[in-house]
Amino acid sequence: MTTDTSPAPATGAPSGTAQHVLRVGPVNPTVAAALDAEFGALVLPEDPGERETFLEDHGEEIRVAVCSGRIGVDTELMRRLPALEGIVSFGVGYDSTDVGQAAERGIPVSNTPEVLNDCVADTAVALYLDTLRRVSASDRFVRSGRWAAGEGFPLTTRATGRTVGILGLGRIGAAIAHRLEAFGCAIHYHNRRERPGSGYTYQPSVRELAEAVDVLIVAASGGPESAGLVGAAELRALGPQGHLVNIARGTVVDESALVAALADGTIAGAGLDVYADEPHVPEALLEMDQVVVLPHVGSGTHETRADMARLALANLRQFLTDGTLVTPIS
Ligand code: 8YV
Repeated sequence: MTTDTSPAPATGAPSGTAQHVLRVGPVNPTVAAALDAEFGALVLPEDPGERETFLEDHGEEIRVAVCSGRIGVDTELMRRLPALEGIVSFGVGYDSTDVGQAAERGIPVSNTPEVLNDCVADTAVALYLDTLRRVSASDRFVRSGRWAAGEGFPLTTRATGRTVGILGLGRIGAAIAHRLEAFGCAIHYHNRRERPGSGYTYQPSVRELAEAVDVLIVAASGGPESAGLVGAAELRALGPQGHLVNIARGTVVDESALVAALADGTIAGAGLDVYADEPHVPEALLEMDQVVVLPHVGSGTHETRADMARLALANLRQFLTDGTLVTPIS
């Protein structure tokens, strides 16, 4: 951050920081409390009219924006913040922020990598097991009284020893693969770059990956480059015994193609934590017993969210102290 010459803030926050930090959208409660108490941060109103007035009054004084992977600093908002010098985002994914414009304007962006790898990977394994062994569906079956009435639950699919494809063998993808090794699974993957040292089988395209595996797990970053990587052709390649798990971003999968593929038996089932237009889940998916739907809770444990909050605030404090970030996105 460059030298601050603006008037001292009215609050007790350190000079040169208050009134220059903007909270964009809801953030983790620990982060929100610190933004308020420590930095006297302003909050971007959600109501469009109020937001417009706010930006007219304060847009030019904002130096740092704090946002989340869900609601970031998008193209229009970034344009309205001409003095913006840094963006601190809560979450590993930053596809909600216009990182292209940030790069052009020399605005560094931080995220919260590594600390959530384990919990997101655990969620992927939970969906893997639930989708194949139909844990949630069995639970519904018992609660509905059908077991007590004498009915038996249908047989499911073995989860041990399957061939599993990881789309995106990054930090989270590798943590998922590592866990599935313990289930005796053979791991194939597709990535922008081959990882020769991984010990897993590289597939040169998403379609070939889908064709080679029983279960396709999406762990690729969101954003324009990965949009629709899994479409109708890839789902056909996965086949009628195949299952899809997505813990990454809804945009990586063509959601209409997925709904169609599940409806007509092109694939057998799916386990989803993410959707194209959250929190909206396509109505058709809610009717399907072969689909597990989670409300984007991959990193949602007390421990991991506390670690993410610590890292996001460490980025903010360091940026306001010396203009550098602890975990810049690249
Ligand atoms: C967070 C996530 O829930 O880190 C990410 O990219 O998707 C989740 O861990 C989300 O970013 C919080 O806004």
